[in-house]
Amino acid sequence: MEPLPHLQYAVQFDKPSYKTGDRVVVTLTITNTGDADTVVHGREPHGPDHEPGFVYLDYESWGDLYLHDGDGVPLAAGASYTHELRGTVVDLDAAEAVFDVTLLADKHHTWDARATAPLERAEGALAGTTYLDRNGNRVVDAGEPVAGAKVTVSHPYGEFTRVAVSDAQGRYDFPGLAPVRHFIRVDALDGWEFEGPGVDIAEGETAEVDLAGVRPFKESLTAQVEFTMEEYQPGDTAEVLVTLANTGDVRLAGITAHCNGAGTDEHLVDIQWGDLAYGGPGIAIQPGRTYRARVPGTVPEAARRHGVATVACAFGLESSTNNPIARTSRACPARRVRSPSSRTRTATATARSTRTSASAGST
Ligand SMILES: [Ca+2]
Repeated sequence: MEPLPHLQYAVQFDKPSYKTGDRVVVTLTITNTGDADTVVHGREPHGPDHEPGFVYLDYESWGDLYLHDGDGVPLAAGASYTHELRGTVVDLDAAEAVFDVTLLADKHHTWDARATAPLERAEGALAGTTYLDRNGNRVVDAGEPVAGAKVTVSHPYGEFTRVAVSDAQGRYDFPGLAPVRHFIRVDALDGWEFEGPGVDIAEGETAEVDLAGVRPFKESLTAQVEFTMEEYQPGDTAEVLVTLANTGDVRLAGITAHCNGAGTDEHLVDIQWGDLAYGGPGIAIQPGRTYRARVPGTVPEAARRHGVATVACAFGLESSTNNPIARTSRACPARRVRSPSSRTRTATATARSTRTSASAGST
């Protein structure tokens, strides 16, 4: 008979029991008890909806073992391999945390590796006020709470979302959330747009988060980006001058940079945005004031192929598609070839692209 690999597994949880929202660390020992060498892979069970108590594994913890983009782990006949997988259990109602993965030998013999541990319910809550921040101070003032705002919370485990609508006092309420990080989204209301922060839900506590509606930033924020040199080469550090002006009569807050929405490969990379960094608190600009910054970025290799390096960024709320957009470009010509016996340039590499524009378009 043809020799075949055969996998056996053992699962060791890092704790005897878990609570909703806990991190779960599993030590998985795989032994090839067959008589043929093999390469082992693993993956989650198929489908977006997993069974109650499912432990959602961190992508990073799969490493080489992962079927979809890992090289697999060679396992000789009789040999063992130990791998640590880390994840989160988010179920509020299940009685057990369920570790469940599919193991594969040579990518086609499969085994279901499953183990359970006791799970205890733990929950927190989220509540707050939706308001139209008419004076831009990010505080709920008299007359600012707004009813009828549709608030959606989600977390990254499975397909979880829940919706609440704010009441006459602008209050919204989400009882019974798993104690994990959630994301908040509020639909635009009468042309006002809302910040969509992330919030950590803690066991036994109600996170109080007021959600500010603001006018679309392109109504009162102008944005300009400029290069400081006439041309660049791939690998150069290019400095970009950023000028943001508040032309309105309300303070603008939470401004961050969101670049290369078109996904072009001649766009600067590794831009050091500092206070404007995506995901950070952003900057605020008072009415009538201008903010200026110099930010360095790297000219990508592809810029030479396109003959140009670009920057194209929207500035404003992360959650908005109504931010002002600024773009500019500079030539990134093929390297000049100089004749050693002549001062004459042999390449016509002096073409310049100095387009700079600031527009209030939408992405
Ligand atoms: Ca206010």
